[in-house]
Amino acid sequence: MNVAAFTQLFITEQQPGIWLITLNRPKALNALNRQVLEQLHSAIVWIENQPDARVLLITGSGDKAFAAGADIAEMKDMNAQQAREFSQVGMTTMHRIESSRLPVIALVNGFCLGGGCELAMSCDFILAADNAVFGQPEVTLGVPPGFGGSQRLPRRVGPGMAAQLLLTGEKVNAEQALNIGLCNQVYPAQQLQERGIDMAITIANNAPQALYHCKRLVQASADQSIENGCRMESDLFGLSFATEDQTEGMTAFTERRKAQFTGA
Ligand code: DAK
Repeated sequence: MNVAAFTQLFITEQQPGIWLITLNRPKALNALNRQVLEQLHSAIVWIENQPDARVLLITGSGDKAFAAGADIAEMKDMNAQQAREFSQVGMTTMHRIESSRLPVIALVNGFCLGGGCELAMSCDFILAADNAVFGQPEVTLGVPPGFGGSQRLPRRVGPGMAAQLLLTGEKVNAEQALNIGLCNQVYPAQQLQERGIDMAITIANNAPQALYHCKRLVQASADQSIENGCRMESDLFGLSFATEDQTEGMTAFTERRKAQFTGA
């Protein structure tokens, strides 16, 4: 697929290896319709296929929204079968982000509601602008979340706070989101992208395979015993000693120079 084929997204390489996907439906507050979800999926695969790709950032176009949810206009008249299929399209895209070989950071610039919040939570972590507004207001529309929010929100903020947000449908601002651990940092809106790129550069300087192991280990920690998680850590730690980057990282330390990682 050619980059030009992505009509609902912008894809740009901001710095060597640092890719940004910008959802591009600003008039609909970047609401997630089927086409956006499918293009997002393809865009992630496309970026992963760029051999030098190191970190992926996702944000929304315009200054009002990251994404104000799944597209209500598109969903309104669906029957149960169509709704289930639509949910599966969203679930597949969210899972594809979560399982990406790349670290993925959500840059939340404004409304981040419903499917938008589910998208942000499928990223490794969330950086927010000070105008960000988070929430899972699906119950106010007569439905539960459909793109994994009921499962990812408790893992982020704990079951009690997740239940409060899911059952009330109430929104929280950036500061509150920071306090409950939904986002990691809050920046002035004008600085969000720059600060996100800075953090992406810091990450990109580290060894790609070690990053991927960390990502998998953190995700696995939510679903298994500490014994199994630690066993997995031991295995991946051992595996990393078969990489050139481990030799380079430790040699560079002893030679008092900066390591040059290649991913090998
Ligand atoms: N879908 C479609 N269009 C949306 C939208 C959305 N989620 N959110 C906003 N828009 C559109 C508005 O319709 C409006 O379009 P025009 O009328 O100009 O054509 C434009 O974006 C600007 O919105 P507003 O005029 O409303 O802007 P305001 O600043 O006044 O308000 C707002 C901003 C974010 C507070 C408001 O737009 C709002 O409340 N939006 C809806 C937020 C929301 O409820 N989000 C959750 C959506 S539900 C499932 C699958 C998926 C899901 C659930 C189940 N299954 C298959 C089981 C997921 C559900 C959701 O995500």
